[in-house]
Amino acid sequence: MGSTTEVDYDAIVIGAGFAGLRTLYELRSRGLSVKGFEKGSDVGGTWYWNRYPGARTDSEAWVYIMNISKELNSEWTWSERLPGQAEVQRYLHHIADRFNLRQQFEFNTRIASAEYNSDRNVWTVTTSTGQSYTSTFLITASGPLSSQRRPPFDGLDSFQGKWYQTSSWPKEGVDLVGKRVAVIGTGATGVQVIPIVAHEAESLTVFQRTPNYVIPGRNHSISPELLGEIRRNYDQVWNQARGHVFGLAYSPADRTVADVNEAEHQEVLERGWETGGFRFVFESFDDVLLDPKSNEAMAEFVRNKIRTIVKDKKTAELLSPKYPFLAKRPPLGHFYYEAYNRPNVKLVDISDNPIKELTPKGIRTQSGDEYEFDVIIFAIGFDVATGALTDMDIRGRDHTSLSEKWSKTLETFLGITVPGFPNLFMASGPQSPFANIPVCIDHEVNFIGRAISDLRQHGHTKMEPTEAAALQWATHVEESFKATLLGSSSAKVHSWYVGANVPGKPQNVQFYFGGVGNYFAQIEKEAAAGFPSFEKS
Ligand code: NA7
Repeated sequence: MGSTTEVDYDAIVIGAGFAGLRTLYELRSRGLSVKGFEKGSDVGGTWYWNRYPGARTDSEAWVYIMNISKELNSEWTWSERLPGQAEVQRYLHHIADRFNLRQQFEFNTRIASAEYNSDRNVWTVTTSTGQSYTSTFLITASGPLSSQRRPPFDGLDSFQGKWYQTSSWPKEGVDLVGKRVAVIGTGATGVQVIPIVAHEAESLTVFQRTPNYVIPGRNHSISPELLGEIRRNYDQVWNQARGHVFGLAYSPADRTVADVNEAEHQEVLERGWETGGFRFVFESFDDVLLDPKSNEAMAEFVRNKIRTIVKDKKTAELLSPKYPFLAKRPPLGHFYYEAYNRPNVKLVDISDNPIKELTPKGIRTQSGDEYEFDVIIFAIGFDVATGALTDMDIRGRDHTSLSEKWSKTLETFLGITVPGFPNLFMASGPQSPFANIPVCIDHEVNFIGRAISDLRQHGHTKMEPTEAAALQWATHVEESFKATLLGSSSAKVHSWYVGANVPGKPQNVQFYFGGVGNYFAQIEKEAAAGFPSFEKS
């Protein structure tokens, strides 16, 4: 079995986060020799790097899992509804140790390039220190939200205080007590870090370019009774998440705005707001992404909450988004709006007065106003979906790189494979579902495993999706996005759904918004039919 050319490994996996660990487990259990490479010094991926204060999941613990063993599900004890970074890291460490995955990874090793050799049907992967390894299959598990954007401001090196990025937060040594701190960015990350920093710093100034609709997380500890119930019903919970449009174990609301009167409408939204988390979005009304009236009603409900919570009227207005609800990914907050009632917290609106540069003392905006700080925290987001892949020089059959291939149009088949790149598989790649990621990873990696097994069983050594299949998928991804209210609004608000947060990035829909259930049905159909959209030899 395996390829005819001699290789170091059957498969090389890049990344040791959820996807990398899951992939290594999958391929090893299918009898492949596998080697993993990871830039960080340990497993964890997102949870290794994003250790900023306040980092936690926005998905409930019971669907933020690696569903590979019933014993694992029943022995692991989550302590919180929305577990913090340290707890998720403990979980991933536990998995790495329990399933002996750690020793197959080379840590502190960044992959700089990967090149496919057509004559030999071999991938050669080269590290940043120049060491090369070969394999028949290459699986990237480099993460959709892992390529951090370097602060794009002139004068960064002149700033005499300390600056940090949330996505590469130091393991220790950050002291904010008594400091004048700035946070730039109010996405899901900024929203988590801001209330914590507000408690520690002498003063906190938040620079906001676009406000977000922040939903209360309503985190709580998991009681033994709740844990017992989840453990008893794990299959049901998992199946519910598999069938939910965003991979969460929620039931459909089974109602639209048209089904209720005004009083009932407010009552439903109030109930959702008290329950918190994404349940507010998905268990209130089913038409929020489809009907502008339903969407605006939810948006206005949140704006009213902001007006009620935030005492200063001007600040409340600045915090209130005017664009459609969900046009940007709504963050979950943990006393986020309440933080603006503290006397040491100030909001600076930079929507019409952008940051011009950093100065030795702090931040200067275009209008010439200068703000002085001891510490600046950048929570400015990621080059999503494609970023981690195009950061590496990955070259396929005709030496074209992924970055060149995607310079105009983003094209994958099912978000997992790319024409022109034989035996390359992406776990959680571009154009895969926008959803609770671990649920998606589980099924995508299973698909990858089945594809490789099928190939080998038929005596073939390489597979590559057809251009026609990829084009059809890209069209379907675009159409699914445009069928929602997101299609008309996301680009206007710098949304990373379409890559609009990175200046110069070609604007394409970065994720599949057609729903997790639909997605799984399509990958299942492809696998069950023997992978007919691939050329194999
Ligand atoms: P996001 O959601 O991309 O948020 C980044 C924030 O930084 C957002 O508020 C941006 O404003 C702001 N930003 C970016 N560039 C600038 C500049 N140049 N000046 C001022 N402000 C800027 O990233 P997150 O890390 O918060 O969240 C990413 C996902 O990771 C999250 O949803 C989870 O799934 C995990 P903008 O909105 O673009 O105007």
